Amino acid sequence: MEKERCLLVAVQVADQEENDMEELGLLVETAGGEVVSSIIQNRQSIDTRFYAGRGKIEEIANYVKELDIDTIVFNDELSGSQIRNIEEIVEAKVIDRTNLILDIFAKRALTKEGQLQVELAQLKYSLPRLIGVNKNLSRLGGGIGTRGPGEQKLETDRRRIKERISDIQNQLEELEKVRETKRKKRMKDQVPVVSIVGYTNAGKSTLLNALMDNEYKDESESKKVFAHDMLFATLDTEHRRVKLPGGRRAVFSDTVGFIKKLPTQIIEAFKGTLEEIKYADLIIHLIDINDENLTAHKETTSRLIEKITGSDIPVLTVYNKVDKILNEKTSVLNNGIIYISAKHKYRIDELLEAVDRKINGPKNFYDLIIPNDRLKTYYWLYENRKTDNVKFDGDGVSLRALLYESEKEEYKSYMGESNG
Ligand SMILES: Nc1nc2c(ncn2[C@@H]2O[C@H](COP(=O)(O)OP(=O)(O)OP(=O)(O)O)[C@@H](O)[C@H]2O)c(=O)[nH]1
Ligand SMILES: [Mg+2]
Repeated sequence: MEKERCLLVAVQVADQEENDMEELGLLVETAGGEVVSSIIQNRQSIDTRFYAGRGKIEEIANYVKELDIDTIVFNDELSGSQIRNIEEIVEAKVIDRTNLILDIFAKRALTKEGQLQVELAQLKYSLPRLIGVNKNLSRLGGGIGTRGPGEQKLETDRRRIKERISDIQNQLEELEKVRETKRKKRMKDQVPVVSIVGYTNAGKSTLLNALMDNEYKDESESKKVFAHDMLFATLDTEHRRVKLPGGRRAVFSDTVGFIKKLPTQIIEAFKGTLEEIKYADLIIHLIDINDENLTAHKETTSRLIEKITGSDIPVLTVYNKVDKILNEKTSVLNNGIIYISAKHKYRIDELLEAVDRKINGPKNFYDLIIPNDRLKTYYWLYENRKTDNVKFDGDGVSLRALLYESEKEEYKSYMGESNG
């Protein structure tokens, strides 16, 4: 099938964040379109009727003919009347940023819950835009025969959409209960949750997979999640259990990526998925160190984390894809910040060590002597903590064990004088 030929259009308002046309282009490509050209229009403010101003839209109408454009993609959310006004002038389909992101989400949603969430967002996007169709109808025909039926149909459409919205909301509530049950189970098991959060394409899923390789070695394939060089590869939340260096476990979760101007319809519809991070004990904010817009993307992510969690949860900032810059900037790597390469599994152990420390506090080696009637304790330590210097003699076993300081008390009776 031929790709849709797309023209990208943005309005740059002086005191607002710079439009990232490259990112918009990536979104278009992810949605299956081809970027033919892109236009940025500087303005004092957004034009309420034509977004970019009537003159500019007329100019664009000429480009559309010249370049044989199928679709114009605007880098903001447009109102129904803006879309209608623009479509009156240009001979091309008009799509806005929200529409585009919703389209990608619709393609990428794999689970029942993901699909319902996307549909909900799409319906909420379309509901206020139905008015446009109606006015359009009366503009075309007007008078007898068009107006009445048009409005009636619009009413039925609206009613149907509202019914479907509440139907979906009910289904999502049910799924939310399932999610809550799982969450409660994790809390009961007292396994802390570490949420990997970041801008789309930062490498979150790749990191989760790297952790699986660490944990399961040969049988890790079955535990892998989908990671790919595309925006919004992941739309669902996945949880995986991982052993931390000190022996305690944590559940790592990977979730939907963030992006600038993430449509509010998406934030609302994906509330359940996004709010999972509210229950995390620690958030890993993963950043692509090669990202040309690192600062802006970092801010976008931080803002969304704060919006969702209320900034109660500790955040560990981690820079990924360090393999790409390793040669030039190696000296940067010793300043206490965590740099990893999820793809090349570089410094994953350091990351896990930092996570362990954040969640469980410091650890120390202790010399223990465990009598024969408590060998169960030894076996437990052997399985669950780092142990060495193990020596059995007639009375029991002596060993060195790496314990969390917080659990030191439990082993006090096995410690000699030498342990601090
Ligand atoms: N060079 C390099 N590439 C990486 C690294 N980590 C991830 N990538 C690549 O970056 C791309 C995106 O990785 P994902 O793991 O899918 O990113 P994500 O953050 O899960 O993205 P979304 O799910 O789309 O939000 C893939 O092509 C990965 O192979 C890394 O450490 N080094
Ligand atoms: Mg992902």
